[in-house]
Parts: sequence; structure tokens; C-alpha cells
Amino acid sequence: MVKKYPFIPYHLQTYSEDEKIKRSYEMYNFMNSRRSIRSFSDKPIPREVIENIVRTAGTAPSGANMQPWVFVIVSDSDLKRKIRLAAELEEKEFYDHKISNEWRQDLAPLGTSWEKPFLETAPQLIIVFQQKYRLDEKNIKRKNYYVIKSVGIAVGMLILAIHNAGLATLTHTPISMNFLRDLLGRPENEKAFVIMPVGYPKEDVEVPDLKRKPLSEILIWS
Ligand code: IYR
Repeated sequence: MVKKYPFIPYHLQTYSEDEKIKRSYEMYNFMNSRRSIRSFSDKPIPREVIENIVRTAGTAPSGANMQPWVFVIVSDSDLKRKIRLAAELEEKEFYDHKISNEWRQDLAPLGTSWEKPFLETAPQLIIVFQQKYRLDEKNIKRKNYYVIKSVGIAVGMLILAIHNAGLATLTHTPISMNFLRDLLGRPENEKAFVIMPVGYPKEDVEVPDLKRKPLSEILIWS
């Protein structure tokens, strides 16, 4: 017999029309002020803040509620250095040889390069792993579902929680992140999904003056 979850009443918070409009504007303005940051100060982040950020990401929906994610926090300087060196090796190969001309042109306005000092300067790295499959109580391989979509949603919520805590981050994805499983001692069923340095922006940090697409380009009433 497959066990079912007990079903319990659910009460969604209700708001007046005006409140809904106000709240939706406030959320938009707040998220519109978020930018990816590539230069960090070394000011530490309280542990409880990191815990709550990860708790928030862990509320994301996932295929069959398998919650196929793990968030590894790295604060140790030696480990951060090892991660930086391994990531830069991948990135150098990418920027020097693997990148296509089209990709190079598309990246040029952002001013990124193979050098990733933020992997050492940010006080903490959150390394998100996806669990491609899971092992049940009898150590038998069981399927996870929609893993990339589920973890992508959780990372979106992580980014929102980081911004809400007054902290900055960026999504860093070296072409191959296989080195992270070994460096962090993660099991075979886990694959690194993204590296997220978290911290406070360095004083006087500047960001490229990017424009977001207008609503008319991204919203279609069909
Ligand atoms: N992973 C590389 C390259 C890179 C690719 C894209 I698409 C970006 O939006 C930004 C960077 C890097 O992290 O530099």
C-alpha cells in the first residue's frame, strides 16, 4: 500500500484589490533593484541568515515533492581557494578556446573574464547540487522528476531570499563543475548546478547599466 500524505486545510492570506496592486508593485520595484555583483567585501554573514535563505529555497515546488537539492556552504579560505583555482582552470579553457565568436560578442558588454576572484573574496559560497536520483531505505536507486526545473525554481527563490536579506550574489556556472563533487565530498547521485557567492558588495561597486526588456516584449495576453 502506498502511503498518502494526510490532507490539511490551507488558508491563503487575502488582500483587498488595492493592497494586491500595492504589494505587487512593491515586489516588482524591490526585485528590479537586484543586480548580479562580481566584487565582494569580506564582511561575514551571520549563520542564521544563511540558514533562513536556504530554508526559503527549500520551500520551492519540486517534481513529486522529491526536493532534489542540497546547498553546500563553503566559508573556509583554503577550500574557497581550491574552488577558485579549479573553476578558473575551466573558465580559462572556456574563454580561450571553447567559447564561440557569437558567445564572446554577447558576453563582451558584461566585462566578464576567466578570472574569478569573487570565489575567494565573498565570505560564503552556496554551491547548489541537484540530486539526479535518490537512494531509498534499501539503498535502491529511485527516480527524481523534473530535476533541472525543480532546482532552477529553488535557485530563483534563493536569489530572492538573498536580495531580501540585503545581500548580493551572482550565478556562476563554469562549463564543467564536476570538480565540485570531489572537492566537497558529495555522493555520486549529486551534480553541481550553480555556484553562488554571497556577501556584501565591495564599496563603490559598479554594475553594467543593463536594461530589462519592457513588459510589452515579455507579456503576451493571448
Ligand atoms: N561561465 C562563464 C561565462 C559566462 C556565461 C554567461 I551566458 C554569462 O551570462 C556570464 C558568464 C563565467 O562565469 O564567466
